[in-house]
Amino acid sequence: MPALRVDPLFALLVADAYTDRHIAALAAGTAAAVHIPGFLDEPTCAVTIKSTNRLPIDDYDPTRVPVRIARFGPALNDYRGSDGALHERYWQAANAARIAWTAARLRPDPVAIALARLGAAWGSAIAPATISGRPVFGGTLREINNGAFVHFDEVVREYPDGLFDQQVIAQLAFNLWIAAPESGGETTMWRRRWRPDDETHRTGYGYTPSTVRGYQHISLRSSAGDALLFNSANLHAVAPNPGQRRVAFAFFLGLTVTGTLIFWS
Ligand SMILES: O=C(O)CCC(=O)C(=O)O
Repeated sequence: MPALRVDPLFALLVADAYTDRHIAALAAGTAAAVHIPGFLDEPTCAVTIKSTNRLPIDDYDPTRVPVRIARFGPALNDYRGSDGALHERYWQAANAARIAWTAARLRPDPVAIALARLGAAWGSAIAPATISGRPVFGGTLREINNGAFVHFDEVVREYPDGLFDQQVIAQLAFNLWIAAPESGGETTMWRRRWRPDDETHRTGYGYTPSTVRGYQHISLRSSAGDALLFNSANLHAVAPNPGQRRVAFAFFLGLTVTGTLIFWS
């Protein structure tokens, strides 16, 4: 049998802190993911999970996300109108989320901590993406207990006419867990990007498992406090976790043509 050919660069990097090299490698496709165990310490996770009770938790649109994922904060890809443009309702939801976030007074603020550390690693502050000068919301809280379909996230495909004032050339997904299960709930990332013929295997917001069968992949289960950064153009999925909660703050980072990083959800 011929040896299975693998890309040695599609590797999971485990580090103490993010660096500019990690971000560049993920954007270039020369690393699969960067995992930082203990990005937040246990006391911070314990305080934060309690404080999240003060946030209004909602579901995704069930016609788009049929397997329930609870979340706080609007995601841009949930507000694409039938004309392909961002629905005006998004701005009300973004405003309401900002007000609720301020009112919930999360101290420490895990999203602010993550943005500050990633910005320090990159060498410049990370600003929210803007649309006609209006900043979008970034920093959703998601509870994924029943898994997530194989899917990819690429704002430049979701909004091909362009959405942001900034031009994005690579998109990374950042997740920071504040509660995590001891079994199940693995994140899997495949060395495989979307192809047009994948549309024949579409199921809801994602694709059937056959789309990625046989492709090189990495899989890991994160613990509370861990952070994970990966290129969200690679197909990825989440395994269900019976029993315990799996709660994470999440946002996307975009590397722009001017070399700055922006964020959104
Ligand atoms: O929860 C995870 O492990 C990954 C979530 C996800 O699909 C994403 O960040 O795009």
